[in-house]
Amino acid sequence: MSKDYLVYVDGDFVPGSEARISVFDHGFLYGDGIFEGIRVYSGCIFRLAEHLERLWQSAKMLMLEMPISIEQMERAIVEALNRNSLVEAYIRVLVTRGKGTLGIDPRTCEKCSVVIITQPLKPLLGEKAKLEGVRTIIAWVRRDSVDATSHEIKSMNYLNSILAKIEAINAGVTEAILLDRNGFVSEGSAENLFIVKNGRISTPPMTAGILPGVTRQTIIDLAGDLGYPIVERNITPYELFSADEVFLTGTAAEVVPVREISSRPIGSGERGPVTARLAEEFDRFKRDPRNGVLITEDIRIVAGVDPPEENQRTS
Ligand code: PXG
Repeated sequence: MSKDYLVYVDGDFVPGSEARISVFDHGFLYGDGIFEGIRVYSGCIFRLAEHLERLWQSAKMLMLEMPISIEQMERAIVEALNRNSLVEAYIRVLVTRGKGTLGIDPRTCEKCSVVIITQPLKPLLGEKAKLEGVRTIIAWVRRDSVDATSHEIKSMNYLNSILAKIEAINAGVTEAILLDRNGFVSEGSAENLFIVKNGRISTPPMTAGILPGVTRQTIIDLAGDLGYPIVERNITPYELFSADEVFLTGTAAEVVPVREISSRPIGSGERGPVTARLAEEFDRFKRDPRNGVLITEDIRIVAGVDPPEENQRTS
């Protein structure tokens, strides 16, 4: 049996097996809530500030009143990791609308609930996938548009992605790629997407209903630093099939090559050179303590760095 890690629920730390949220919570009743998936590498919470910024933006869109401040959230996350002695981990932060009545009116919910789950990481698509690539399909279901339950909001409503994932599973492949309502490429069920053609990198824009991925932004920045031309623009399915390389990015997936889309091999069918270079650079970047928040003073000393001012814990 796996270890019963402590989970933070509204200020208390309880064993995961005993952590409880009410069945009257609108997060459960209606998917009325938001979340973040964050990773910890060598005791450093990768891009924590960016994840919390996105969480607060999601809350603003849904008019959820955050019951704790960003600083309190940061301290609770660090404490959860320390209590569970985790230095390589996956963090799931959830904020639900809270307990209310049967009926969608959010005014019946008194107070938002906050849950923080921390666990050792199991790679989302597998370690092998990062080297050999994954087989995918283009799903029949379209990404929700920006004026609907857009994935710009990282909400608890993941049915759009789940329908696509079910389709991928039934087709015997690992992942589904969704198109937007105009037929342009959007993203994977839980990853952003990039294509490479003749050394030029492109990725769908926010208008394609994508989640503004933290890994996506990191890859855009790294590609720029490495001197690759990179643009955010609409991509057609034809461009996807005829790309030299296609890869997916996400917190849990990291950088994963796509070797097949709807039965068509992509490029050579193996991880391409640009994908390999970016994956290598990402692996270096994610372990650099300057790119996150260190969880203990000890680790800060071991790492021999002074993190930038804004990343220091206020304890
Ligand atoms: N698009 C969607 C729709 C996502 O849900 C990403 C892109 C990648 O974003 P980041 O910020 O992680 O680079 C996501 C990621 C997981 C997990 O376990 C991640 C997501 C959803 C469910 C599980 O990593 N979102």
